[in-house]
Amino acid sequence: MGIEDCTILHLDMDAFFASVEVRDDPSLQGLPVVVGGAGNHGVVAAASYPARARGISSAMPMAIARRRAPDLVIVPPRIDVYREVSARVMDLLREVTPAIEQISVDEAFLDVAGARRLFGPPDRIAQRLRSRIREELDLPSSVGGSVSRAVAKIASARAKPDGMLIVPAEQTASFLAPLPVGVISGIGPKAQQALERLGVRTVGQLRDVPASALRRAVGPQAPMIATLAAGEDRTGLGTRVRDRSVGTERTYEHDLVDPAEVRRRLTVMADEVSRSLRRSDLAARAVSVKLRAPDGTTITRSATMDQPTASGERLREHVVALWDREVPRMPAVRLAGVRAERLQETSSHPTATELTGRGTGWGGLESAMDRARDRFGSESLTRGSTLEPREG
Ligand code: DCP
Ligand code: MG
Repeated sequence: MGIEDCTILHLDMDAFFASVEVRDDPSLQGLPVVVGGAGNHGVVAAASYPARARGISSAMPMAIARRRAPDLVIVPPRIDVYREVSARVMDLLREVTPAIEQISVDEAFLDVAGARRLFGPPDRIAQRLRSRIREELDLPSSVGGSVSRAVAKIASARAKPDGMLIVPAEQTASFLAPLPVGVISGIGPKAQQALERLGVRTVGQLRDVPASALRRAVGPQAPMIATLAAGEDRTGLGTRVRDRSVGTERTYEHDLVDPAEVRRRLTVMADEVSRSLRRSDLAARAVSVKLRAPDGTTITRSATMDQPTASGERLREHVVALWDREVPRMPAVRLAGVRAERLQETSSHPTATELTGRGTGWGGLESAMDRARDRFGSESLTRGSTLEPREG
């Protein structure tokens, strides 16, 4: 027991979009910088830490952000640049171990158990990752480490900005005890209110809630949450994949009012998600679409697929079907997201070729396109009608 066993690391870039902008224009260093649309209906996508110190956070209307910081610097987003930086971050992580699971544009889990012989204990590996990202990309990142993925993620959030926090197994319960229950990813605003009514605000207090009451407050996740609160969760990478998901979401600088535009953005996100799945050797049995209106109304709809898949083609089909048939129309869309759910590992499944694509051809083709995109950038290849599926 000790730091040696904390092989699950969670790395998350700090104020990702904003940090890239500050890097590329050093005169912005130390200023309240946000990335987002400057117009009347603009929204904050990312806020630098100096901006956060003024009470500015992501998804906040730009008008409010301006009021909080009259000297606010608003930078329009450069999504292609962030995507490129994201790919380079993930490449740096893969230099340490292939056991990585990217869960959004700027964060990933790693299991460094196998990398210890080469690179030393997990805390040294975490520092190495952070300094590589600093040296190669000139960007700040934070890393959390633990014996469990849930605790590693909570730790990286506590380490921010530009920090590292490794929580040994025997210290997990005391580390979690004073934190608000909301740090646990299975506890959303509704469950938080229900727990509040029981007088429960911290993870430590959660431990004293009887199982039946906990179940009423937080639903079927109760046993998992109780184990976590007790500091006994050991869920790492590659286990219980079905409980996990891989997704991406975007807050738009201008509300999207054209349904065709929303549809197009959803298909692009479906492609991004399918690519993350393939990179982590995962396939999804379900996919969901999330949309938020300017007034905060949020709608989520999901579809189950007959076969697990990591194919962009398949995910796009289902996402478009959800948008066309299931999602009630909202006059304007401020945030859109796509998430792959009910995951399983392709490598551990007997019909891996079926899982990675449509039939055998698409899997190979899409993986080849991934590799080409990694080397030449996302614009280098688009699927043309002349490009036929072939044996991969
Ligand atoms: N993002 C977005 N809309 C959201 C959430 C995120 O456009 N609703 C974008 C902007 C963020 C990036 O994704 O920079 C990464 O999201 P994070 O949640 O990791 O937030 P940050 O990296 O900005 O900050 P932190 O330092 O808290 O990780
Ligand atoms: Mg981040």
